[in-house]
Amino acid sequence: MDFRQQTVVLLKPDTVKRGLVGEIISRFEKVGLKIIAMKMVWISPDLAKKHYPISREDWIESIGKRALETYKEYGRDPGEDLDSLDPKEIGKKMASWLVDFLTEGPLVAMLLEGGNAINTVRKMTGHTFGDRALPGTIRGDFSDERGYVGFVEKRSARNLVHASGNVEEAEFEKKLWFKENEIHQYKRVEDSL
Ligand code: IDP
Ligand code: MG
Repeated sequence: MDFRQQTVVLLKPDTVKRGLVGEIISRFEKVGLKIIAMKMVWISPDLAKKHYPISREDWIESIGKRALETYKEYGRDPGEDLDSLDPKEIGKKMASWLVDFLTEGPLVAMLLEGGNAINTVRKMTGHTFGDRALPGTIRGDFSDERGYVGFVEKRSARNLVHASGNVEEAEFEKKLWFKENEIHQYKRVEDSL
């Protein structure tokens, strides 16, 4: 079913530093997504910690588990790069790297609206790691970063964009990032057809 949705997109600090802001926004505009809010902000660690629910132990453990799976997929021994193989310990480290990443420079936060917007944006964004993301996706076209490289260099995977993963995430992130008076309703040309 096709229904209108709103979704939060962050052009992370690596996008800004690489001069890809215009290129990426342009892709969303051309596909028909309506920009209903947009701002450049250099956020505090506090906001970054709210964006990624790092106080939730189940979430910490799940990203740690996923990291171990990533190592399996790449056929690389996690013991080479990680001090501990406990998913919770790994997750804690990843969480602190995520906060460092989101606060290392200004980012651009957008609220996009359109039919099935959440899925459309996830499709356009591609797999978490650049080398696994298909050509034609943002991460696939502008990054070839491998999933474990972040662990070698003690940082998050630099993957250019964040996009809300589902309706609940989108609702939560919309409230976290935007005040009501920063969100604009207007007609794009195709709205009046
Ligand atoms: P997503 O951004 O594709 O939705 P999530 O699982 O929500 O991926 O992870 C949030 C962010 O954490 C990713 O965008 C990436 O920056 C970082 N990240 C996730 N998994 C790994 C990993 O295994 N290694 C390094 N960084 C990771
Ligand atoms: Mg996610």
